[in-house]
Amino acid sequence: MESEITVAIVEEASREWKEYSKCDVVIVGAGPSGLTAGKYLAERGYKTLIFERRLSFGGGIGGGGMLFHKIVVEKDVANILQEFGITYTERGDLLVCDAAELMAKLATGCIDAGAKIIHGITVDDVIFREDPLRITGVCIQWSAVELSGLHVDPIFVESRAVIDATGHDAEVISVATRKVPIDLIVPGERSAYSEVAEKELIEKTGMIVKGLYATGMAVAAVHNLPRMGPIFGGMLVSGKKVAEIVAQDLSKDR
Ligand code: 48F
Repeated sequence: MESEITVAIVEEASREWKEYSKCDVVIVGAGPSGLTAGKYLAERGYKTLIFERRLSFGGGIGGGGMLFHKIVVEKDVANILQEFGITYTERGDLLVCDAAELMAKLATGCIDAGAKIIHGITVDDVIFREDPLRITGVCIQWSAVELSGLHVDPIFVESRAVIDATGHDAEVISVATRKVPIDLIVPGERSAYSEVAEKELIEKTGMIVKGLYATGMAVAAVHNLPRMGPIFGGMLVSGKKVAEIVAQDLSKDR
């Protein structure tokens, strides 16, 4: 019995690793923006793989607002909440959601649409090609290996698009700006100014360089936008918008 357990796990996992070693889209980070992007890309039929460093979903959602278990979104984001089946209560121009429900249903919506999420993996670099310059995938490592400090080489996943949904540090774009000839620095975000932050973050969501896209707080880090605290409408709209942009770009390349 025990050996069958082992073989079942190893063979099924290996089968999927092989299947996903080349995919349409790699999303880095299973926070609100990454999960939203995952649903709308998978729904369009793109083979979508999400790598998440931690063993959980939701990124910054779980902490709510200073550990109070609620977050808010703007009223005009109700349609996205409804598409995921997320419940809310109305308070003026704001909708209030339960943090646990938001995390669970964003993840469920993303998986049910057909996206694959793999936990415990850290993306530590990108793959690039020149003439013309483009990002063609990611280098991945077990998060446990990163934490151990052992010198272990990563393996690779090739993809037609990579979306940085890593949050405040824009980790993938940051490493790309250091190691790939991209004319960009990542200045980081500014102090809180919620309305401006939400609006500009959505406007600036999109391509960084061919094959590499930013969504969520990674956009704020790249474009030096203000932070907005526990209001998450911008994350959801940004995730949906990046999915639309990537889908449009990939459909041109088919
Ligand atoms: O931080 P996170 O929730 O990013 P987001 O989607 O949303 C930001 C909000 O949570 C909040 C906010 C909104 O008002 O200000 O902070 O932009 O989720 C990012 C996820 O990416 C994972 C990380 O563990 C988290 O779950 N992550 C970060 N770097 C890597 C990574 C990496 N290099 N490889 C894999 N996963």
